[in-house]
Amino acid sequence: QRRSAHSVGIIGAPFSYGQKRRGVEGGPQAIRDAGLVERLSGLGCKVHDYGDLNFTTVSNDTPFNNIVHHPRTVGLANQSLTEAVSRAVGDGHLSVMLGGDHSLGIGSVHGHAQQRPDLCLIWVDAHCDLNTPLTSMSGNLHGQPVSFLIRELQDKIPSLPGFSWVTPCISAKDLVYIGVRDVDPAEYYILKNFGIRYFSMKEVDQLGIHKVMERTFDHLIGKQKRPVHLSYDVDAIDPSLAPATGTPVIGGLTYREGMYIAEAVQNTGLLSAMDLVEVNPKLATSDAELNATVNIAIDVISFSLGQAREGSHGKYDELPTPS
Ligand code: B3U
Ligand code: MN
Ligand code: MN
Repeated sequence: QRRSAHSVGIIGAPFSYGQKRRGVEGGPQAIRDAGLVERLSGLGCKVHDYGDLNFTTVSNDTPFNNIVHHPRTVGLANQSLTEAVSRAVGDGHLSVMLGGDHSLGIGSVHGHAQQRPDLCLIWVDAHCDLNTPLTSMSGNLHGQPVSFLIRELQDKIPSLPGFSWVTPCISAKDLVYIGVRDVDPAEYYILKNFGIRYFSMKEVDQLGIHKVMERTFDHLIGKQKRPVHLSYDVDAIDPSLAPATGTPVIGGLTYREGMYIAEAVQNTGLLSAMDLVEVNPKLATSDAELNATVNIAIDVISFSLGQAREGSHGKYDELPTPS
């Protein structure tokens, strides 16, 4: 069907302190260099590029509990991202946040929720990113963002330096995971005990991606239409297709499944903000690996914003007639 073209606000978030491998801060530049703005303009989107955020590395940012790394730096970055996403959505744009690591999900969802408090969240990822600061074994905050967002979990979240501004903005029932295949014990406990809906790669195999999306929308927007936040970790896609990422896990989404998710979300007409995170150009071992990963990132965004494999209206109102 023909949809009015999106007005898109792009926010670059070159940030890597939610995990230990530098390089993921180069994601926004790599995705822009490969032609994101041109692709979206070609789809008929009106693109406003807000540029890249300028993040501050807080000095003497000692680990929380001797485990959780860079809490003040991550907290501060997400505070400024919150403002940026809130402004973009407030300006009437569909916000597209380019990461950076997935700790940025805190600020992106938080900023979106400031404008659209009734949003729901689709988290496409090999991981649940649901550890609390007290259950994290890696100490990486990119494995924890969702725990800060869920209301029901807040009495299990310690106060972290740099995080005093964070308030939870979704309920456990407002969230669906797709593509997970590497879940820590505490994360599994939370999924089960808080009744969070998830479709692991096993369910993708059992049901097929079409039914997975049907059930996702049934759960989130079956009763009432509401804005959708799509937080897409490129490591959800199989690492044979998108290798340049920090924590690859074998057995991921095929290209077609990955794009189907994006198309299905677009077809709801409810997408209001999205994230594309964890592209790490420095981890590519060749130009081919870098290009494959970056092109998939751009494809995910383009399909989320209206590119269609079946083709789309727009260019022709009628065919040229020979004179
Ligand atoms: N669950 C592990 C691994 C991980 C989470 N997110 C990523 N990796 N990208 C953790 O560190 O919490
Ligand atoms: Mn993630
Ligand atoms: Mn991940």
